Amino acid sequence: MVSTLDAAHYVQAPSSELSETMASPASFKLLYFPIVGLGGTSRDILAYAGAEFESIFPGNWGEDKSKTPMGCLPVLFITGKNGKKVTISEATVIEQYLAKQYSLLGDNEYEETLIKSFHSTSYSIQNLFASTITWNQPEASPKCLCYFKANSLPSLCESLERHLQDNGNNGHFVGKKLSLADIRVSNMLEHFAQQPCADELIEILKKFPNLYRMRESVANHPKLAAWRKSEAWISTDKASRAFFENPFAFLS
Ligand SMILES: N[C@@H](CCC(=O)N[C@@H](CS)C(=O)NCC(=O)O)C(=O)O
Repeated sequence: MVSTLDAAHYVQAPSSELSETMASPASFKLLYFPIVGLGGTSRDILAYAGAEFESIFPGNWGEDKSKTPMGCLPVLFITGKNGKKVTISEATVIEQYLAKQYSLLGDNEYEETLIKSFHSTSYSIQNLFASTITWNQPEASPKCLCYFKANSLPSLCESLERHLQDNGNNGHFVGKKLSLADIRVSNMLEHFAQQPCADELIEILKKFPNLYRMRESVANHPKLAAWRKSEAWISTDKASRAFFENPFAFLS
């Protein structure tokens, strides 16, 4: 469904009511481009939770951009059981809100902090990839990719591999259950698998079996496995691969 946007301003109402909306949501609409990208983790969490949600897409982004809170996507529209509506933006904020809502932030303050660290580092490296490879000048991008493959990616994978080992190599970063850390890092891996240079990146990732196992444990979670077999996920996965073949072609 295409969105009809009017979210340049955050909702202004007594914040206690809006907080109640967020604490007791009835349904969600996630506005993002029709690719996986920075919408993937939030869609995964909503699917995992069995929440009532709809993925919506911008109609004419040139016109819609100024009608979002920060001039970019994703944006999450929340309708509360109290009938009020809240709009929130920024991928990490949306993901952490949804993770809290659906008990994906561990069992205590310490686990939550570790989960947020894995969340943060996966977001950073995806940003690094986007800024130095996806959106770089064609003459600079290959050199950046060489550096990324030789340094940034193996270095992060070594750290992640070690933490998975420390946690008992049970397919999860923290404790014995699925968390935002697992979902976010596996989205990072899916993101790399959607790139034109996926084979080269996957060759590096294969050297890290714990990471590979963690990705499998997310993909095989019954709710997530069903979601990833859905037409909604398959179409965004396919569109992501087409998008990253030539991202500049999509700029108008
Ligand atoms: N700070 C934002 C950045 C999000 C972002 O860069 N979104 C991109 C898509 S992945 C976007 O909206 N691009 C269109 C534009 O900037 O006009 C966040 O973390 O959510």
